[in-house]
Amino acid sequence: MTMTDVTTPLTADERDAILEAVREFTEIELAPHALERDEQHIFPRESLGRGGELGLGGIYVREESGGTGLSRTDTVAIFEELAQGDPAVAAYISIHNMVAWMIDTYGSDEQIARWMPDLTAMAEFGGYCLTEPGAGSDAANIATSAVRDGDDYVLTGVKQFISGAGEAAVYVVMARTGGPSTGSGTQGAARGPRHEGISAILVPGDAEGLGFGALEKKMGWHAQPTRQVIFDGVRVPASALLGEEGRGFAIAMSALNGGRLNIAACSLGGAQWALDRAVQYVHERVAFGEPLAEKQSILFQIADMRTELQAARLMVRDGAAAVDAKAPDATMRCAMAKRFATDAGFDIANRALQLHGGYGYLQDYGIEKVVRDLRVHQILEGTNEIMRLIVGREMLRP
Ligand code: FAD
Ligand code: 2MC
Repeated sequence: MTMTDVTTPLTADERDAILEAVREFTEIELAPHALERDEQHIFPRESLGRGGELGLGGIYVREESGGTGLSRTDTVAIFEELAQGDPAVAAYISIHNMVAWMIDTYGSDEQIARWMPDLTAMAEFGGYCLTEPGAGSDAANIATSAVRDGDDYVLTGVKQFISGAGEAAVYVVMARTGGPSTGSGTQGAARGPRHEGISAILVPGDAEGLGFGALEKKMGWHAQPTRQVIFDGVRVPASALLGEEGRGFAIAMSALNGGRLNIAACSLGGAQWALDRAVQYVHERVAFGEPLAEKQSILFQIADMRTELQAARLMVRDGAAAVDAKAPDATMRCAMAKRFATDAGFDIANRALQLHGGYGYLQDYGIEKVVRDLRVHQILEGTNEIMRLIVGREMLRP
């Protein structure tokens, strides 16, 4: 590793200026519309486009590819800000960034020239297709195939739970170009060559044979669509291969390190917003002759929420610093941060709801939406059980 491999975080002044611009974007484009987008399931293409003008389409994509070229340390601070306005939209921006980063990092000059201008501008969107009906946590078990036929690959299979499906212009699809798709993975003993047969392939959203399932009806994340992506003999040229054949699993996993941090940062933002509402509410709400804030048990709760949020924030910063420094234990530190911050974020938002009493359960207050949105962060981008698996395996490695 040379020093030029390391992206240097911004100075405090530069960072303050960027975060101020992101805060303004959040206050204008996200927060005022969050409840309506949630209720009516609106994917905000226009607001996202304005985010693209601000540089949010390729936050940690290199500047020479049209990105903003920021460090992961600065990136997580940005996602925390965005999520204060709407965790569901912020989380989609994270997935979009993950796709943009993959194309920038592993793509050919031709792929970069074709996709990056529209992706970084968020004039077009990206989708990340790893999960399948039969392969979620055990991601190396995917069965979607990409069979070489002359100068093309032909893709067949189904991807499950794909964020942005139907809206995206390009999907990074992890598909099997070789190797078996059966057998158990993880925990050391039974790890085989399954992942070596997986490749990453770029599939345009308008490819012939590409289809989408119905919109999933979800508990939260209503402002972004989730659908199956169905490949029925989708033919793409061999030049659509991203990186080397057989390296798709490692490519997918390397992108998830950053994705997990960003999702964790979205949990921080949602939790901070809910905590701020709770602090305000306990001052206003009178019970038994005094504001709730006067009761020591309430004061202790607020103190614990703030303390746990700060601990989670430090964990996320640590994971980001590890990725910035290309530290050998970066994957483990990202997994620890994702597990800790998404659990803490959900718990803090849920406690903020409780402090609002019955009003917390009403849509108008916005707290129940944040609780619903943050719940899924404990499940996706690797469940929190899989985060424990990653950490435990690393700790017990012989
Ligand atoms: P399973 O893997 O079947 O897990 C079921 C339960 O078993 C979980 O509690 C899990 O933690 C536990 N478990 C599994 N293995 C172990 C083990 N070894 N030890 C202990 N416990 C274990 N995927 C994409 O590729 N792209 C997307 O854009 C995307 N977006 C999503 C959006 C939403 C709203 C949702 C809900 C999911 C999305 N996903 C996406 C999929 C997501 O990553 C998976 O749901 C997740 O990885 C878990 O897989 P699964 O649902 O198949 O659960
Ligand atoms: N970064 C870089 N490389 C990684 C990596 C990481 N984080 N994790 C694994 N790899 C490499 C690893 O080094 C190995 O490469 P090589 O062949 O060069 O040695 C290869 O990938 C295989 O790794 P494992 O042997 O650890 O694979 P295994 O099958 O045992 O399981 C596990 C790995 C469980 C960690 C993985 O399957 C996993 O992360 N599962 C969760 C799936 C997931 O996170 N899905 C999220 C979908 S996206 C989403 O939800 C969205 C909302 C977008």
